Amino acid sequence: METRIRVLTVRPSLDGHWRGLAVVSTALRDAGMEVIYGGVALNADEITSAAIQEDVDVIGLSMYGRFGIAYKVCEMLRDLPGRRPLLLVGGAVPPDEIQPLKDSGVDGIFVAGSSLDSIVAYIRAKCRERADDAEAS
Ligand code: B12
Repeated sequence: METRIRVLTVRPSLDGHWRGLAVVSTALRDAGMEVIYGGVALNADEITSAAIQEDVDVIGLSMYGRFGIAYKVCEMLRDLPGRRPLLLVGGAVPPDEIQPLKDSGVDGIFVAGSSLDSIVAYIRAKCRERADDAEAS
């Protein structure tokens, strides 16, 4: 039996934009993934520690500003020994923030209007790719 993909979903900020993460977390769960809902107002340390403790395949951040935390998480993940989880950012990401986030290590960015199917498909494809690479090495 294939193991379920484990995803930690978090909204680092305390602003009122909760709908995006609720919709995405539900879609991932409905697609058969194990969703660990980390809640709101977590800092980079808390996000990284939760990801390690829960041994997740994916960290999903829902962000509507204050992108500093995403850069900090990238930095902390870079220092991890061994396999690092895939890092996704969704929400209101301004166009000029997309490339710098990717250059820092964010794997996928999903802005307003992204289809839930495309998010599920992206996660499945990337996790399959990583599992194949791990098997081959
Ligand atoms: C509804 C709304 C609100 C609601 C919140 C609804 C809720 N409960 O979530 C309320 C009225 C509370 C609100 C408040 C504010 N809002 Co508002 N809001 C919106 C609006 C119109 C729609 C957001 C929404 O719910 N969309 C539906 C959900 C499903 O879509 P989504 O959030 O984009 O999520 C999708 C993707 O982003 C992605 N995604 C999201 N999270 C994640 C996580 C992962 C892991 C992944 C993979 C993908 C993913 O997938 C989802 C599906 O496609 C947007 C504009 C817009 N059209 O996007 C502005 C918008 C987000 N708001 C904005 C602003 C500025 C504010 C306020 C600061 C306004 C103010 N001056 O008061 C306040 C925040 C104050 C506060 N303290 O909270 C800005 C953000 C600008 C920015 N930071 O770049 C926007 C973009 C409007 C704009 N054009 O200026 N808002």
